[in-house]
Amino acid sequence: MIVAITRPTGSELADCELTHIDRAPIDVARACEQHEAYVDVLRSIGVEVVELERLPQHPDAVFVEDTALVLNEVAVVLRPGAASRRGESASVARALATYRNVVQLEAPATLDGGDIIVFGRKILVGQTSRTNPAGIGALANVVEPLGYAVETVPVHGVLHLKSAATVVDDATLIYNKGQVDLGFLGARLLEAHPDEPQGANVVRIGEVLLADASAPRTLELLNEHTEHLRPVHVDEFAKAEGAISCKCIIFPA
Ligand code: CIR
Repeated sequence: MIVAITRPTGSELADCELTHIDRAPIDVARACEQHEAYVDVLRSIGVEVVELERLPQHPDAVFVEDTALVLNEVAVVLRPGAASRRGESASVARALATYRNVVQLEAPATLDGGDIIVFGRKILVGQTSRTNPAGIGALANVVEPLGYAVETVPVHGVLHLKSAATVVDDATLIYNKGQVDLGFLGARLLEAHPDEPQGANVVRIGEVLLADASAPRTLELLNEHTEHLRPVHVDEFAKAEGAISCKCIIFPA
């Protein structure tokens, strides 16, 4: 069984953190509809959705991805780089304890889940304003004894590594040229359409690929690589600098 941890949002989303984009009005009702539709898509493909309680005092709490990394062997509860987000992790840790041994990163480590790509036994960690060397070192201390290799990756002009690249299948990633250089991986690399940088953020769930409905040319490209493409709408969350992957923590139970 595949589990997805998600969290609903509300009017607090208007006070989200922003780093690389200007504040634009968020239609909160539409954001909530998009969230419900997202959860419906997850359920429709057989995912067991665990919806956490809303945290009205934490504007970015809907972006649960940033609070934890779940591997088959362990769940690592992260310490987000934005101080306003640190109160989000406790409820995620409680939920994860049902499924995994939980290890917690401690200060001075900072590390956002949006900066982590797991690609086979490689764990790529983006060097961004949210993730510091102590965070990368602390993660390595947990995962390298389990047989993972941590590699740091420079990221340019976007919030997180996963704003710039995500995994499509065991051999393939999709990425935005200019934001990240993944040539060292030796993997197959698909380039999101240059006018659709949001298209580089997808969520792979088994054979299914959730992809951004607002990136039609990138969807066409992805369509050549999977028969199971599910476009989802997250444009209200894009105004909060979030994307598809940010809204869930996915793992096999
Ligand atoms: C933040 O700045 O933390 C939120 N407004 C957006 C977080 C997006 N999360 C992600 O890309 N994993």
